[in-house]
Amino acid sequence: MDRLSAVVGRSRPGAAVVSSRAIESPATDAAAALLAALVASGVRHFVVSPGSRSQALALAAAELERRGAVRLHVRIDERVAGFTALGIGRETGAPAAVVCTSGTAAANLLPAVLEAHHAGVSMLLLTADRPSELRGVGANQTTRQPGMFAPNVRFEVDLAAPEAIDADGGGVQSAMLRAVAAEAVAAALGAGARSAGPAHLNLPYREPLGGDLPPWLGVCGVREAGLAAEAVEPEPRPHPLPRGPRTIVLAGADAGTDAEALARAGGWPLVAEVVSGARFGRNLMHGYRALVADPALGGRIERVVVFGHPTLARETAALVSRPDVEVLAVRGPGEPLNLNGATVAVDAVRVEPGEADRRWLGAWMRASRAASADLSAAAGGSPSAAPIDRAALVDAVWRATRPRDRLVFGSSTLVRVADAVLVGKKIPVHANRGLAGIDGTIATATGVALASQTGGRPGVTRLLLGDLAVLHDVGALLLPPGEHEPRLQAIVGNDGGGTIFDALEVAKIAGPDAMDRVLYAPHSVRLEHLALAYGWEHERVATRAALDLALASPAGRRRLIEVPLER
Ligand SMILES: Cc1ncc(C[n+]2csc(CCOP(=O)(O)OP(=O)(O)O)c2C)c(N)n1
Ligand SMILES: [Mg+2]
Repeated sequence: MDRLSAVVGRSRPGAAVVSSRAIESPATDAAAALLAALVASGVRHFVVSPGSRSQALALAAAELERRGAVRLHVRIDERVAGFTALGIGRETGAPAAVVCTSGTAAANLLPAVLEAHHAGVSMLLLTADRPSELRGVGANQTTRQPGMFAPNVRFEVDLAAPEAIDADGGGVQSAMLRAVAAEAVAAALGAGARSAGPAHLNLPYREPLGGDLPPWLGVCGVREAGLAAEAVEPEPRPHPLPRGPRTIVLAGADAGTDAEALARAGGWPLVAEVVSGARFGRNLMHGYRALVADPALGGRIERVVVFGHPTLARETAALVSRPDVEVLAVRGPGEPLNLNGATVAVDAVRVEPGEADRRWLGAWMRASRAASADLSAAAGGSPSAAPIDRAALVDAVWRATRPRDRLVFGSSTLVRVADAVLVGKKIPVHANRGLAGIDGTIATATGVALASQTGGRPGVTRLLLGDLAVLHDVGALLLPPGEHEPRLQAIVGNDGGGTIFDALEVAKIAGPDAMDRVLYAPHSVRLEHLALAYGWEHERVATRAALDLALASPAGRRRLIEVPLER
């Protein structure tokens, strides 16, 4: 028992903690101190992928979950882990920490990091690494990790490999790790930057890579605390908006409810993308693309107040690119909008007192009412035994979703159809529109579902996506046994490939064979086999009645609802 050491802790005065640890490891003590500090800074979710170099972090996370301090999610594929953390960050507004080993494992986080950066979602990356003397000399599984996410992170640090055993969690190293953890969480939440985003902690460890967990884990490190950056940001000074100019409020992705409130306060038309979280209220414009393109309405706009990141309509992109239109972009998450080169970024806005321009709003309202009559006819007009088209599909999903549920849109034809046809409804929506990738969609929705249902909260998460997006993220169907089960319905519009390109310019210039091969990219995958192989329930529905029934099915399990669609 020569390796046995008795450690006397001093964490609580008068209450000496005596522990016997058969195997001591500086890596374990440092990992434990770091994770405890992250928990103290408000981190509640860890997403771990297995690996040897990262074992100390993974085992500390498992212990913290055993003690009820955090939720742990294990994912084999780091790309899936990254997007799962992104979904949790989207839903909670607090960073989830991803833990992975060195090498390509870390590189697999890049897609989620990019999306988090562009969409302004907080996230922590804990990448284990070799110590500096083993880098650049051909050591196994070793690459240049420091700086590998550099342009896209709010904070990064490459720590020194830990050297010391920490007797009581109060050592110099633990104190340093607490400071780093607090700084990383604050940065991920947006302190000192324009918005939230990813923060990267590169963590080299020497052998022994793991030992017995320190007895002080959970005694001195984990305490209830709010988010580190909560009090950091000063209240923004609202930019005054005179009533005068003919104005619309434009709500892009992740705009949130402020956009609707401003439209109401100003008496201005609200153009709200379906992924904005602001598609509701009496000022909402239906069929907005035609209205914005109409010279008598859109053509007379003098000022646009933009919330969030508009990406779904070329008409609104054209509008905010016009140099003759005053564009004010209310700072939110993500890259600042400036398509016309003269957009003014403001922290917040308020309407100056005065008379609303009733004639301006009235003209838009009349056009919107006419458009909405057409939309209801298009979406709800077919009998319940009729086959499902895209408008009917998005309508059914929208109708089935209640405020306690979550709706996640993938990037495909379907989100565009939804944007075109759906009427107002105040429900929580998510979509990865930072970079509008078709990657990581299932993992993101899984993260949203897991985060939204913690604490026994009810509701189901519905993910509406295309077949290629499913095939891109098949790895995310995998949930190791015993993992927290998301209440998740993935509703797949299966049209045999990527139909989004059929409506783009490329369809006019490409020959049919090439178009099919390199853009549509057909597949003949049997989705039910995939679903069943990964332990999902599967249902294929062909009529509106069957779809409504499937969407209303009790939400206990992961369920893939396949809706065959014409190309
Ligand atoms: C990671 C990534 N690769 C490629 C693209 C380009 N892309 C956009 S939509 C799409 C096809 C989507 O097909 P599907 O999911 O079946 O949706 P559909 O349009 O058929 O409804 C592709 C390849 C992308 N956005 N992201
Ligand atoms: Mg498709």
